[in-house]
Amino acid sequence: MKKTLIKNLVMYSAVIFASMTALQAMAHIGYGGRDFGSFTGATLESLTISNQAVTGSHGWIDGTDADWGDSHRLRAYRFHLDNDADVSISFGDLAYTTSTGTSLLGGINPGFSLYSGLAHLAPLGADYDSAPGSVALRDADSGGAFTEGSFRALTDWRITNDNNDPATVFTYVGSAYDGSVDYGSGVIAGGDGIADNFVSQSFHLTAGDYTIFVGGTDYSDQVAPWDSYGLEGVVSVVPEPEIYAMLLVGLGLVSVCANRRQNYAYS
Ligand SMILES: [Ca+2]
Ligand SMILES: [Ca+2]
Ligand SMILES: [Ca+2]
Repeated sequence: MKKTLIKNLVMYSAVIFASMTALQAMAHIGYGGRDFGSFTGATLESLTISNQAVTGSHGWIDGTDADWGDSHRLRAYRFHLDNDADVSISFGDLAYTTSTGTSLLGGINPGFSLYSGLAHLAPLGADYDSAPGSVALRDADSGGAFTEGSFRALTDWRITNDNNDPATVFTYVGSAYDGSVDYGSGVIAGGDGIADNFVSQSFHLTAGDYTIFVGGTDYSDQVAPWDSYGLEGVVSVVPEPEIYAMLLVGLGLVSVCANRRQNYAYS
């Protein structure tokens, strides 16, 4: 009952569209145009980011296997929570043409993983998989076994930059993906079972900074050249029940006061 109410409130809550941001060239881990911003966690809040794209349709699923994946095949998004809250994260496909005339395909089956923590931010150098420090971290964490990159879709991972600054640690919170995938080692956990180019998952989160890595789930798409696929992402935040109850009580008091003023005006 309560969950249905909250879901409906999220559905009916206002959606603010993020400003359109020019597509960036393939780069190391950064959040340009992909910052959902700061949520108070005290009111219903929702933000949509469109006009983003990922190269290739295999980035997320390639990070679920034994040799990990290349973070360049995913896109990183960030958000901040001022208070604990329930957070709903959704990604869908989006076909469009960029301002420079590049055609982005729809049709990707998106998968995403949520981590607490942020990559190194400017003025520090950007994190990337083949930085010597990142390779050393991978060798340490894999016990010397071969890895394709640093990205791990289903657990914590570490990476750094050319200055070898203390490692960025992405602490795994959870993940979800569109459809159901089995590339030979059993069905990968977290699929929504319906391959309709859309995936959504809710998480109860504590205050802090979060990174979402988003990529495709087509395990057969690992040989270049790759197409570019448009993405649309939504983060919706629902206050904790006690905070929301306080908010409703507050609104009720405002309403009572307004009614009293109105009654006095008519008496
Ligand atoms: Ca691979
Ligand atoms: Ca892999
Ligand atoms: Ca789906």
